[in-house]
Amino acid sequence: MKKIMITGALGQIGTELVLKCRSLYGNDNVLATDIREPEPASSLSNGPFEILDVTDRKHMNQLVESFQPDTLMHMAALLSAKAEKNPIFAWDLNMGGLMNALEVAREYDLQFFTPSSIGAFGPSTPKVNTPQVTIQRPTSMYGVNKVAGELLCQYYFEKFNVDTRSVRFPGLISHVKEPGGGTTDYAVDIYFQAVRQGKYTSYIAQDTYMDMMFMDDAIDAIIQLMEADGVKLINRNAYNLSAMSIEPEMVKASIQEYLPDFELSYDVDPQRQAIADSWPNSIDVSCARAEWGFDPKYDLNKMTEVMLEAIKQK
Ligand code: AKB
Repeated sequence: MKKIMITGALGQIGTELVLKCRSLYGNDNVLATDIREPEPASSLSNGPFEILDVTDRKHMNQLVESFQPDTLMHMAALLSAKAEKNPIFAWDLNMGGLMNALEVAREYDLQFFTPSSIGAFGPSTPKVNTPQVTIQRPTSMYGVNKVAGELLCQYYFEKFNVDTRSVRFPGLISHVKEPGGGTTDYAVDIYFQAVRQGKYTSYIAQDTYMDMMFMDDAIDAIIQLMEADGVKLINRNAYNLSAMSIEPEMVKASIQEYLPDFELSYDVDPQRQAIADSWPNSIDVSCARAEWGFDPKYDLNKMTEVMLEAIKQK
């Protein structure tokens, strides 16, 4: 039985990860932590919760001492667009939080997960079918954090034998929790606005391809990777993951299958567009498939159907 502590539990991934882990390992075996309190009627109230600022190492230690987890999933981080607006704060939070989490994992011998991102690639990376091992010279602060984070995790594995595992997530699409501060967020907003307003203005330009994945597949991938046989994990920090390479017009066409009057217009945000342009169009996920059986279930149309239905129900 796993006992898991999760940081950033109120974030886009954290919210659904906590619920999935609780359903698999028992509510009391998953400690959710975040820098702020959950809403009073939050879905996370079915298990333990503690306030934690991940830059506070002493408090992180205290929580591990008292909860005694065997696994730490470190999700707290600033996303790409927000990080670009406040790069020094992003460095302090993303790298300071990660160092604290890795040190705690080393000290208490915890299995460790933290997500990397397609943001770890840059303009000099091959853009199509980006290989698992390739040039990583990102031009955003978020990307710099992600590359440094991948290297740090690998260092802790090789030097201190910490069982670190990670994936390079693409844009993640969910109807449960809206993201905040990412470059790929348009692909979530478009569904909410399609249902609420019947139209959407995209800050990402037409023909900008980026990798995406439905949240259910992302959560399943984390669980599958953490339960995989460590001996087989050659590229453990971090695996390329994706389920689709899409651009705004493709999402529009998919939404129009269900909402024929849906309209899409553009008002491009230069800062987020520049980040998107520096990322791959599509990445190669063959190592994740071969080494631990990554197998996403949702393509664009299946995801659109579920997204629109779930948002209508809200
Ligand atoms: C972002 O857009 O910053 C994230 C990511 C791809 O890491 N969704």
